[in-house]
Parts: sequence; C-alpha cells; structure tokens
Amino acid sequence: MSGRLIVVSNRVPSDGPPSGGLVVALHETLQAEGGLWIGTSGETVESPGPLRDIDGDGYKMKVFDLTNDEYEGYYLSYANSVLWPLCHRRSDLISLSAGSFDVYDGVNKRLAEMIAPLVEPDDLVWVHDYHFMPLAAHLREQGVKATIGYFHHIPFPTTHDLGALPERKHFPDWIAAFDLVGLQTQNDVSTALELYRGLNGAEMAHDGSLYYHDRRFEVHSFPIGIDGHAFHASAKDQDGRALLNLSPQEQLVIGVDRLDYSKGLGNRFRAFARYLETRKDDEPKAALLQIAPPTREEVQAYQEVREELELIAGRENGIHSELGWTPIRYIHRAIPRDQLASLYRAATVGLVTPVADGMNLVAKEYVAAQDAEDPGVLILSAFAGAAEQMEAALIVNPYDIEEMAGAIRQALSMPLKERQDRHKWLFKGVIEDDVANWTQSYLKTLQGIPARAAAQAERMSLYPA
Ligand code: ADQ
Repeated sequence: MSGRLIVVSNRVPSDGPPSGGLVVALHETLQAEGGLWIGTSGETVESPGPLRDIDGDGYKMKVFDLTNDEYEGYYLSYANSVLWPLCHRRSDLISLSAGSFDVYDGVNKRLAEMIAPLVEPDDLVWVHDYHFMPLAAHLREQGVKATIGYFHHIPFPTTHDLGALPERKHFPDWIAAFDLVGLQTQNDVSTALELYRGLNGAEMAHDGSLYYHDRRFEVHSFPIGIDGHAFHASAKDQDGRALLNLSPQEQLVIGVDRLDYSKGLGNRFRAFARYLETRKDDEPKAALLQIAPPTREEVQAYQEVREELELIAGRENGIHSELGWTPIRYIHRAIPRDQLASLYRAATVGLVTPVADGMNLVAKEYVAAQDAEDPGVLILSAFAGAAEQMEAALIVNPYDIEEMAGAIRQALSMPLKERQDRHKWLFKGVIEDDVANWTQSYLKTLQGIPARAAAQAERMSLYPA
C-alpha cells in the first residue's frame, strides 16, 4: 500500500483490546499496514471540538464527540430509526422526525471537514456502514481526491424500500461518491445495480463499473467472515453443557442475537413453542437458550420487541415447563466470547432466523464452534446474507412457523452421517472465507481502483458512447 489506510467507523476500539471479528480484523490490518482509525468517542458534550488523538496499539486513532442533539438526530433517529429499518425491509417501523436528516447530514459534513485536511492523495479511506453514507460526497466537496471505499454491513435497500425515504433523491449520489461500494452478497449487488439501471444519468461500463453523472464507481460483493480457527479453538476451552447444568438427556437449541426486530426472535420463539406443542413423548427433550443482549434501548421499536419476547417466553414456559425443566431460557445480556463459543459447541441446533440480515456472523460462529465428529445442525433463514454461502444448512422461511418447527424436529433427530456431511461443507466455507480474506480482498480491490479507472477512461475516449 503506497499511502496510509484510514478507517472510519461509528465506534473505534477505544475500551481496551478489541473483541469481535470485524474490529479485530481491522485492528490487525492497521497494525500491519500502519494507519489511522477515526470514529465517535461514545461521549456527548455541550459543544463539540476537533478530532482528539487517543492511543492505538500500533496505529493512530482519532475520535470526535457528539452533542446530545447530534446523538439524538444522527445516531438514534436517522441512522437507527430511519436507515436501519429501511434497509431491513421494515419501512413500517421508520420513524421520521423533523430535522433528523439535517443533523445526520451535518455530522457527516462536520466529520468530512475534520478529515479532509488529514487525507493525502495516495491514502485509502475505508468507510464503514450506514452511519456515514453521505461522507464521501462531503469529502469530495472538500476537494478530497483519494480513493474512498465504503462497506455496507446491512442489506442494500431496494428501489421499493427507498420510496419511503424522504431523501431518496440524494441516495444514489451518496453511493456514487465512493469509488468502491462493498456489499455482503451477490443479491445485494443485483439490488444496487437495479437501482442505477432505473436512473437517468447512470451507465454501466463493459468491465461492470458504473457511471453516474460525472462519477465512476464499482459495486462488488465481499461476504464478511470470522476468524474460524480461533473461534473453533476457543470453543473447546470450557464445557458448555456444564455451564448450563444440562441433564444428560436434554438437548440444547441455541440462538444468539442482539435484541433487534430484524433478527426474527418473536417467530423463533413461536416456532420453538410449536415444536414443543407437537413433540411426541418419545422425542428427545430440548431447551432453547436465547442470548439476546440489549441494544438501542432508547428506540421505541426495540422496547416493543423486548416486551414481545418477555411475553412469549413467559407464556410458553408457563405452559410447557416441568419440575426441573424450563424449555425457554432467555438471557438478556452479553456474555464473554469464550463462554459463547462453548455454548455453541454444546448445542445440537443453532437457530439463526432473521427476517433480514446483511450477513449474520452468528451462523458462522456456530459452525466454527462444532465438533466435526459430532456436529450440531445450523437452521438458517433464507433472508440472512449468510444463506448465499451456507447452502448446506437447513434453510427456512422465518415467517413460516410450521416450517421452522419442522426444521427443529428434523435437526434434533438428524442422523450423524448427514450432520457430518453438512458440517464438513459449512466448516470449509467458514475457514476459507474468513475475516482476514475479507479484509484483504476488499483492500486489494480498493487499491486497484485508480489503475482500473484510468484504463476505463482511456477506453471510453477511444469508443465514445
Ligand atoms: P449484527 O447485526 O450485530 O452485525 P451479527 O453479524 O450476527 O449481527 O454479529 C453479532 C456479533 O455479536 C457476533 O459476533 C456475536 O457473537 C456477537 N454477540 C451477539 N450476542 C452476543 C452476546 N449475548 N454475548 C456476546 N456476543 C454476542 C452487523 C450486520 C450483520 C453483519 C455484521 C458484520 O447486521 O448482518 O454480519 O454487521 O458485517
């Protein structure tokens, strides 16, 4: 890499050693390449100052504070109550509030003004996620010429979804201001291409790059992964069954998700309840362990999903519990990652049933944690990005309670040979397409942009449209 790598994400790993695949992968890349990581400080102040330096382990980090109004308008309101539901096909949950777009755009503009003087022409800027969709457009306004990439971690909105966004006219310009738009799946890429196909001023070049007015940009899929080997190793450290005091006959079904309406938790509980209802006496006894730490609790829609889960879990446990057996165990907090890995390994079934999800790393973690000799079965929603790569899972429709209940039954009684065969394929994919591979392939593509853009420009002048 000739220039520096500058990563921009909503949060930086400022609270001690990073944890979680993505943060660790970016941390290691920055350590190896040197560079700069920029994000919000997590603190709110009366009047925001310039970027502040904080110590990074082998690279630089800079953070900026938000005012209370910015936290409200940029983060809670526009990012998480407009863009998040929009991209997760839940336009019914969009909460438009007057002025929140201006605050969101204002934070992006202010950040662009602070970053622009730091960026050299041969630097690579890599922006993460929906908090910063207009950032490249503002950096271009500030005269930044460097290559700017974007990775969209969540589903790309369809033209139909975008109909609910008051700022839909600006959206194609935000995206086109980046040089490389990374999406999780091929399906997302098709959705993005479909959007530009319908716009005046958009053209596709022979090499697949897009032109929108005066901008050339590329859209490709880079399915994110995990550090499969490390996760597999850490799963063996503890006995997950002992952590839960499971009786020898009891089988475990596990779900692990931030408590978010996109994760399909209500229907998952209903499907498990349906399985319990239809369970024959000679079938094994299974308990569902759902770990769902709180997230974005200030947003109304998140309070509602929490209440819904408490209601269903309480009701179903009331109906089905026996002395010494609670069928739904629901933990509403985060747990240490090494314990999580052991719990995945102890579970006969991993239930990953979002109604929409960019990728879903839990699906990959569950597979990585298994014992290849006696692996558990992954049940995976067709609407998780991961389903594009993980066809050997039991793929389900997260709206179809009956089908999911049937898949739970099938998974709990699946013969060993079939479990091993399915796991072998899934594990191979998780190990090969890991997070290091994801970072490298994204950055390699980003680095190649200036040369490809120059070649394309030449070809366009030789063969004018
Ligand atoms: P998320 O919506 O957060 O990520 P996901 O990909 O499943 O979803 O990642 C969640 C991470 O949090 C996993 O590593 C999981 O282990 C961890 N986690 C969840 N519950 C936990 C708990 N109780 N205790 C400890 N750890 C817990 C967004 C997109 C996804 C995309 C990722 C990465 O929504 O679609 O896969 O970014 O691009």
